[in-house]
Order: sequence, then structure tokens, then C-alpha cells
Amino acid sequence: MNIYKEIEAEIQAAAHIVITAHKSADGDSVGSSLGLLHFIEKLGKKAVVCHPDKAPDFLYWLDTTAIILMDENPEEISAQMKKADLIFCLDYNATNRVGPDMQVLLEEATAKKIMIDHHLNPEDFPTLSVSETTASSTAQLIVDLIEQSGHLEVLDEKIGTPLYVGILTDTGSFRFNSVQAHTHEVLAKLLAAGVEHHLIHEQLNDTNTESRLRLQGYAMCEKLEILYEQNVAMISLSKEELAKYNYQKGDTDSLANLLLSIKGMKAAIVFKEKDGIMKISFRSKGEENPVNVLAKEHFNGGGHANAAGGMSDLTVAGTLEKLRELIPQYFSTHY
Ligand SMILES: [Mn+2]
Repeated sequence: MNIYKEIEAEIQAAAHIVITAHKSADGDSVGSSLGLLHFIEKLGKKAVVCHPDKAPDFLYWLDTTAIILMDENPEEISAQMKKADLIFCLDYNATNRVGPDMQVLLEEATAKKIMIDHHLNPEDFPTLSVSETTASSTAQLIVDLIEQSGHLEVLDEKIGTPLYVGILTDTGSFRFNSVQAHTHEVLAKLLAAGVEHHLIHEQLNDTNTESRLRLQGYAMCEKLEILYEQNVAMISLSKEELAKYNYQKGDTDSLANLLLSIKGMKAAIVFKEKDGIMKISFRSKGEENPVNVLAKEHFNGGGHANAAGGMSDLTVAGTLEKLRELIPQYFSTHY
């Protein structure tokens, strides 16, 4: 029997099914959970989704009301995990990924556990597991479950929409290396089942506010500074400038990536004045251009090689001056 038929048999045999996913919910953890939930419902069974924390804001348009949250309703989750005889572990492969509070409940639960995941180095806690480390996303594996258990005919828009979202968000809109020919085969099945992909892209991408676009336009037009010898781009925004464009949290998040989309640009630095200090965001491309060292050594910060954060208690002009001096020491110069 293939593993997916075994999983379906467990679903059919279970009296109380709980679906869990990792902490810091993302498009794939939420999408695969909802897709599996609606699939189980289509099989005439019930399930409860228990997540450590709420879905990210950009998924507000998906119906997530069925998800019970550990950080809002721990007693309910505790009761569900105790009552469960089957627990799905989606998009994670180590019990600590659900956060300490839910980890205890998961480890103490007597239910059979089925892991469906695509991350490397799985722990050996589940009763049954699908660990496909080359799969683009867990949502893709849920489509495999639906098909290979012999139920492709039940796939519909309700099941398919969150699964499409999971695949889309985990693959950077189908551009990452993790996309396989099979990913597109799976996507074709979702479209054939009625998923309206154009509406999903609209919900996920066409979300700008007028003031955010005007702030970005101002930043690009009036504030962009490029150090051409190192190919490093910088933007600074004072609190007055932010206020003028009615700055809302998140409005400057895409600026650094926009700067990195300039052909040949190696690094982007965006900072804004907040509560009297400069909050600095560093982004770069390639292992040879780490930004976390600069962030750590001079801006009381750190992070990953290509994405780091830091701060400065100098003025806007003083911070720019410090960056102009340091950048040639951290990035190779070409003439
Ligand atoms: Mn994932």
C-alpha cells in the first residue's frame, strides 16, 4: 500500500483528528492545514486545526476562522490534543517547532502522529511520515495525498485555493530552485479543479495603499543614494518624511528588495527614524557580500549573511556619513 493510502486509512479510522503546523505561521503552514482540513471534510470526516499563532496578515482574505490558536485559547488546544487519536504535523519535522507550550501537549498526546513535511533532517517522532525534502512545499504534498490516495475527484476550489497559496508562497511565486516539473503538474490539477489563480495573485500582490506608493516614489526619486564604486544603494527616511506620507508599519518593507533589483546592485541599506533612533535594514546578494558583519560590528545588530538589521543613535545625516565611510571597508571596490 502506498503511504498516502495508509494515511487515508488512518483518516477513515480516526475518531478525533487534529491538524497542527509550525509556529510563526506562513502561507504554506496555513495553506496546507486548510487544504487538508477541507479534504478530510470532503471524505465525510471532521478535523480541528490547532496552530501556535495566527496566520500572517496578508492571508486575511482566506477563511481562517476554523483555526484554534494556542496563544489565544490554550485550554481548548490542550483539550483537543488530549482527545485526539490522530494528529497531523504539517510543514515541520521537530516537535520544538510548534513552540514550547504546544510542544509539551504534542509530546504528551497519545494519538498517532502523521508528519507531512519538506524540511531537512526530520526527527523520528511520528507514527507515519512523508518527508519529501525535494518537494517545493507541504501544500504540494497534500495534493499528492489527495491524488495518490485515489480521491482526485473531490479536489475543488475550496480545497485547492489554500493549497495553491501554500505552493505560491513557499516558492516565491514559482521562481525558486525548489520548483520541480511535478510542482507544475500539481498546479495544473489545482487549476483544473477550479482554483482561480488570477484572483489569488490579486489578493496577495495588489495590496498597496496610495500613501505607501507615494512614499516609495518619494524615496526612490529624492532619497536614493548609490555608491557606484561598491554597487551599494541606500535610502534614509526621517520621521518628518515618514509623517508627510502617513507612514504605516510595513510601508518601507519592500524598499530594500526594490533597490536590490537594480541591475548589478550588491547590497541595499534602508533606514528610518523611529523613537529617536535609526532603524536600519541591510540586504545583499551572494555569499561574498555579507551584511551581518557590518551590522554587528558597527550598528549593534546582526542577522543572516544577506539580511540583517541594526540601529544607530546618530542623526540621519550622521548615520549616512558613517555608512559612506564604512561601506568601502566592507564591500569590494571596482573602478
Ligand atoms: Mn513549507
